[in-house]
Amino acid sequence: MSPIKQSLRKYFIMGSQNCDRHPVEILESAAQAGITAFQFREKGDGSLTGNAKLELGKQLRDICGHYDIPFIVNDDIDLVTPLEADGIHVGQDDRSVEEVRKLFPNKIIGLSVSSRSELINSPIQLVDYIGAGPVFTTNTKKDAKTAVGLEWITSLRKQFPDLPIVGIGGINSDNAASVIAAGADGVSVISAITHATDIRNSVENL
Ligand code: 3NM
Repeated sequence: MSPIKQSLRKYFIMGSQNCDRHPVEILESAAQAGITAFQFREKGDGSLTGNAKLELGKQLRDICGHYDIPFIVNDDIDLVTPLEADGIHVGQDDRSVEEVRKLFPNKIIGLSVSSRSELINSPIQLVDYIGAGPVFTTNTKKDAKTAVGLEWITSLRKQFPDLPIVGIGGINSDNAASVIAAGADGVSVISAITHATDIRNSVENL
């Protein structure tokens, strides 16, 4: 299996706005428990900005380095170089993939794709993986689109047999297996880990 596909298996996404404990503590537990990639997504109500964002990013980056886990930043290209990120994840309304690829020819680039029309307008050949969702209903992202269901994963897999695909949105220990069975290489989660009473148990069961 390709290294990217392996990294997508248990892909944890988080920013301080998602945490009711210190993010460092949460990421440390998740890394120990076996997450395979991390995305720093400091975004939305209550998120840090400026230097505080950068400083938290450095702490989280160091944890990923220690555990040899790819560190991806969400959307904010200004963080890629100072945080020595392994990659960047963009949404449909963020910077264009073409622009990001030009700036960072050798970084991992992920793109969110949640519908056929988005797919048609996406330069899939320039990305390393796609995030497909929201698979299930989620309360974590305020402006999340309507849930697309497992069918979206199935249909993407059919069209792109080799493309690294990670499911996102409302995924937890109870439904992760169904996302993989539908054809995803892995699952990305926020609240299944940040709100877990037992992070080890939650990660192990994804
Ligand atoms: N992106 P949870 S859904 C960050 O559909 C994000 O692109 C989504 O949080 C998308 O695992 C989402 O707690 C939130 O449901 C995922």
